[in-house]
Amino acid sequence: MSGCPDPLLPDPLERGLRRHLVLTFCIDPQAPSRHYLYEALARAVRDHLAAAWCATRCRHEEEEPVQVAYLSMEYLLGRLLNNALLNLDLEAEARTALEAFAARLEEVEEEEPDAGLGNGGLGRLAACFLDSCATLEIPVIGYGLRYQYGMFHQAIDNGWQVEMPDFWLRRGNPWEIERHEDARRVKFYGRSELVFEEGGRFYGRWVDAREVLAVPYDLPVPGYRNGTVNTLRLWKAEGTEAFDLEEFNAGSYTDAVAAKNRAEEITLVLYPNDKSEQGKELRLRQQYFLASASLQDVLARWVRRHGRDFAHFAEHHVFQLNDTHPAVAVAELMRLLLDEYRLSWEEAWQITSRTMAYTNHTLLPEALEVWPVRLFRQLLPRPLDIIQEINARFLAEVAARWPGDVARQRRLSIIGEEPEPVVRMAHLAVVASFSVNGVAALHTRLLAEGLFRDFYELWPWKFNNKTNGVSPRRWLAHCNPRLRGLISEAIGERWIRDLEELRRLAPFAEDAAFVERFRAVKRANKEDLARFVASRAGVALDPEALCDVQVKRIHEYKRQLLNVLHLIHLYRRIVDGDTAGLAPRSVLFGGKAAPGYEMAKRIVKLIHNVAAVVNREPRCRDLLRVAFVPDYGVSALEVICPGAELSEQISTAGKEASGTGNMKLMMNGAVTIGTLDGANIEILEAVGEDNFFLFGLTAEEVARRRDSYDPAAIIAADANLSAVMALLRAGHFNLFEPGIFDPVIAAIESPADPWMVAADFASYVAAQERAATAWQEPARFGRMGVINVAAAGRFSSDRTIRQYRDEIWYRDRRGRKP
Ligand code: 26Q
Repeated sequence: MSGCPDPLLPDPLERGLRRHLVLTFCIDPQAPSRHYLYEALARAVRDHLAAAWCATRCRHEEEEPVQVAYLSMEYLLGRLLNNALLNLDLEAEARTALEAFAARLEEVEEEEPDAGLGNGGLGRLAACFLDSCATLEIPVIGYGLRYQYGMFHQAIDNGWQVEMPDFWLRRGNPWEIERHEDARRVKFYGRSELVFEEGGRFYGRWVDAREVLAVPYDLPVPGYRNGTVNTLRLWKAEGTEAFDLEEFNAGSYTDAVAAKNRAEEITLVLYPNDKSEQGKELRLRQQYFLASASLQDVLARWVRRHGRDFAHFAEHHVFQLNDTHPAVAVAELMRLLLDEYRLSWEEAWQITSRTMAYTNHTLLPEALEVWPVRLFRQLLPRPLDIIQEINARFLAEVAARWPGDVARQRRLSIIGEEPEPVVRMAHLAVVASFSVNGVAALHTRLLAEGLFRDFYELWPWKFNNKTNGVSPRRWLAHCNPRLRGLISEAIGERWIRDLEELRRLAPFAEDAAFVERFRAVKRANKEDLARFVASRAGVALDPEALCDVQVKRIHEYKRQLLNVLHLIHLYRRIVDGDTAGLAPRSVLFGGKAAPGYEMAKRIVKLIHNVAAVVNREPRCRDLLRVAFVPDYGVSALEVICPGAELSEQISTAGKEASGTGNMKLMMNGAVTIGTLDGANIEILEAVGEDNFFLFGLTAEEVARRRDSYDPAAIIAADANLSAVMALLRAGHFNLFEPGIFDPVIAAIESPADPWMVAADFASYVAAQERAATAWQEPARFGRMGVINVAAAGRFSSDRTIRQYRDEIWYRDRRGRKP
């Protein structure tokens, strides 16, 4: 017998839409604007979610399963309406409801701003994971921050990136529900004291702290047609009356109100992934705010049901850390258990080290997060004490295992000393976690052999791989209705829930009629994409041409530069009349550069300048077009994926942890041109060498070549590359902007170039020629596309999440060594 209340039945969508127009917005239903149609439709759809949302929460409370809290500073959700309509099977009904207003669903959906609360892959992965958890009915609650400003909007001025604020909440957010009753208090600053009790026990106390209120806003996360709606809980910072009035007693009332306002800056803006932002105090405040509010929330819910008995807490809870960004949660869970709930150190550590699990997303040593101890002491004095105690006990363990090996202790220590004392967040996360995972097979292997080598030697059983995946709902069923229809006609609809079903498409790759229909779908999608690029970038792509795309954050390791060098090579060939075997191409770029990343911004400028020269050149007209889509994000990719034919995944081997765009493009039938990096390796394995354009050095070769790398010699020995460099040096793409690309040229020519652009150029050009040749045989290239779709089954985030569930969250965590 369930104690959950009976749900109220929502109005049919059309009636709900009218009701919200009239009763929520007081709008004349004769001629509502598209925006009000969106607002009213979103609320009508939310009404349909409500009953299942309440029921899911009630079920989770009754059943007491393992509760997973996914802690992430980023959730790149994109739009929510389209996803809710698909998952609730309300698409057709919504279309009909809108017909009464002579509006198309797609136009109404356009009114919703993207929820861009993330930088790139890591944030989008969190969003795909939430979708999969709800679809698989796993009780996961996502915790994050409700930034008022998400990822900046990118405008382009004369080829240069300009950042504009993303005030996505300007018109409110129909999906969120504020839960003031669950607000938590988070401490900052002040001092840490020890309080001694009778009998020699003592505990820590954090005094003279300033407090900030954390107010949760809940967003619904509907599963695919299963009646489950999980929750994403985002925290907003607010001032607390108490602290302002006390603190500013001497001052004036208006000062107190102003101070209350300042507290809100914690959740004002998402930090871009930017070197210049490293070590910023406000970012650490954000991290601690997320960790503290979320842990308090989970513990309070436990105490409500079980009182202060934590004996079984660890069996029922896991905290999955999305990179080190929320890793201060380790210290905060210890603090709450020690200071607030008065557990002993051993009890608190047992719980912490059996509930924390850490996912790493990078191999770049310079991207590893460290915080000056000085800053920590000032902002978070009590958590710092706890980190130092964790470290002391940990180093004692290391010393016991390797007596006298001081160098090893120094390497493993949570506190680093160079050049000033810092807290190494990755070490804190590894020491406290029962599971440490990488996000692709190669990445995990390189973690164990490199970055975390000493830890791997100490605790090999903690390490495991969870190759990333993407949601087949958003990244195929929703974004590519034409392909979805074709697939479902061939093999039914079960693939939407069980992507391995796509395997059954493989025989259709040999069916000429099916391949022809696949090509027609691609062709229609390319026309949509061309319209999109024309309106966003002002460049007319040719839907007849090969659609070649590289969309992702702009970063040197991702090597957009290599792509540009190839473009210049094609341009030179065309101008020289050397066009034999060339395939007509439309090359599409998209991506944001971190605001403080000079070189990345220069690469954006270079792409624009090369595009301008190419697109202006009459001889290129039928052979080459280049476009840069400004403000690339989730919604843009939803249009790009369906039309893409060649997927550029060309990072320097060993640098891209996994990549997920590679999976989205493959799933939509694009063929990859790529290096043996991240999940590309697993894509290659799935499709076979005939259906992938492989090139470049391996990770091991990159490492071995490092010392003897001589780009000048490579350029001199390669006539193609020499010609490309000559054009660049001659200022061919910056005739009236002298010198602006000198830093780019210098980077390519430097023996210290970490990304080894020149080393892979020749092999990249050869792979591009193979791609062009294959594309010019339409039946063959169509077959390759179908094979890519058929092999995409293992890249569903449902598969990834099942592995997290079985191998991390629900694995036996009772013993230290499994
Ligand atoms: C750090 C310091 C200060 C401000 C911001 C940051 C910051 C923010 C975001 C650092 C890193 C990120 C995001 C990293 C990221 O997206 N990594 C990608 O994660 C994907 C999912 O696992 C992988 O597929 C990609 O390979 C990886 O690059």
